[in-house]
Amino acid sequence: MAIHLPDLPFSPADLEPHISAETIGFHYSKHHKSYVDKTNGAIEGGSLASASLEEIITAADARDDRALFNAAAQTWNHQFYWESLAPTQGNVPSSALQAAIDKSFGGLDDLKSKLGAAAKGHFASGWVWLVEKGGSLAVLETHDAGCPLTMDAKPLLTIDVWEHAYYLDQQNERPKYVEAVIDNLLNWQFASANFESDSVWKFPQS
Ligand code: MN3
Repeated sequence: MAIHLPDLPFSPADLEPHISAETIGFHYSKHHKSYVDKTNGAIEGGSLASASLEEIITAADARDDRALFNAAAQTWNHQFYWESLAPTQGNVPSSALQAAIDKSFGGLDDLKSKLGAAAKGHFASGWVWLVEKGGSLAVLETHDAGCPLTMDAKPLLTIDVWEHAYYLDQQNERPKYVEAVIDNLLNWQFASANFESDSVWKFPQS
């Protein structure tokens, strides 16, 4: 059972004008697909050939197989990112998530400014996450393929801050991309479902 590339949860043009269909097209069908292909190439015929993607990520991390970890974690991180983006305007955190945001950050605007500062300021490639850890919410940065699954944290939302996420649209101006995502595209319904679930979101298996 190989890992498969799931469908996008939206059409490539649905996030315009904030992220172009061209950016989504390359990001999904070139970058994301290549991580899936590299993961399958690395597990073929081995002990992880029929493992879930989550099992592959934790096993690769435990055996310090960085090539496999990078491919598998990037496969997982990207699907989580697609789910973190929504073209629907006006979606808001559930009352339970809103209460946790108020407790941990002071309010939704305070959380958004903290996420924005982390995403704009993150050095080089990586990811910025809203996570639940130890009973409270936090903004977490991971470098390269870093994934909260190996950090004892439950991810609620993520923003990809690798250059390929915005370079076609904004060139070097990452802040424009970060603001467009935070102000218009974050999927608070997805974050709320993750917050209210007893388990961590699972990558869809074929
Ligand atoms: Mn990416």
